[in-house]
Amino acid sequence: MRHILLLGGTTEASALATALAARGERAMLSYAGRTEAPRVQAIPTRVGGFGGVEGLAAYMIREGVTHLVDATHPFAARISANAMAAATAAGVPLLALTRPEWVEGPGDRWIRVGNTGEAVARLGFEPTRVFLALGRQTIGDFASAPQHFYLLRFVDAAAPPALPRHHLVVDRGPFTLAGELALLREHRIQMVVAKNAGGSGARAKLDAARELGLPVVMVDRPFIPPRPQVGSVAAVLDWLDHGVVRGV
Ligand code: 3Y8
Ligand code: NAP
Repeated sequence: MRHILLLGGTTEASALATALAARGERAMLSYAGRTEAPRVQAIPTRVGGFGGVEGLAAYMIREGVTHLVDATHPFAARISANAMAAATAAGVPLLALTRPEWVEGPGDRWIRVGNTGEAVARLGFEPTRVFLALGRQTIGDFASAPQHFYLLRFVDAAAPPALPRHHLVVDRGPFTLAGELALLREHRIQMVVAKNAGGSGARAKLDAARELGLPVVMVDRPFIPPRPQVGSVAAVLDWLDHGVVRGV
């Protein structure tokens, strides 16, 4: 019987987990443990790092994993690199389940940057009111620009960040257009900073920014080396059943 290891942490990973459970597949969804109460899944889950490439390869051999699906977030570049190396080392076939980047559309006012460090520079010097929709891990980059007001949104309550003027919202997605419009208006936001995550779970803030005519500093995805990848749960199931990769 095959045994699928699913590296999770995205809406797509959760949808795949539900589909695998419905088929009675033997599968395990893996979380890093970044949040206090990760979503309950339809398949068993494990929480915590593996201990690098070697740890992940050893885990797959020990557990008899037959298929590795990387459905992690496009900014989770390290686990994706580790997954490729560990799959090769352990002789386990790998497939990535990804989602297309968001693209700028009519009415959008995007300022594309390569990383959060560049994003800080694009905020300008004049104090402005910024929705920093990047989560918690990269907030430190903005300590060098304390003159701005930052609206922050974390999944879990955390110690106040070293940003003198901020308001912290504790909420997890997926988010709605109505909710994002209300949030931007309530805090008189003048600019949004976002990662090009893609998918539906976090895109409402972009639609709200467009509707309000706000500029969006959009952080491009980190480079992830080429690997077999698909863009839907159905294509992952095809791969499991027929070894076919119907690319993105
Ligand atoms: C721990 C698992 C599901 C998956 C839901 C998706 C949608 C909601 C939108 C904003 C942007 C952000 C953040 C975000 C979204 C989905 C998806 C997505 C962005 C959970 C989850 C885990 C994490 C980790 C967390 C990061 C943070 C990033 C918040 C669960 C809820 C900003 C990314 O406090 C921390 O350390 C948080 C860390 C990595 C980025 C950061 O740098 O802070 N996600 N998010 C996963 C693990 O432990 O392995 O708790 O249920 C998953 C989801 N977050 O099944 O419904 O598919 O993308 N997650 C970004 O895109 O910019 C919020 O606020 O507008
Ligand atoms: P990362 O920087 O790519 O990975 C750093 C280390 O965290 C990895 O080397 C691994 O530790 C561990 N790790 C990461 N994802 C894991 C997983 N699913 N299962 C087990 N260990 C994992 O990771 P990240 O960007 O912090 O993302 C962590 C998690 O949050 C992932 O599940 C990702 O899908 C989710 N997420 C991230 C973002 C984001 O913006 N980065 C957004 C939404 C969701 P070891 O080396 O010890 O194995």
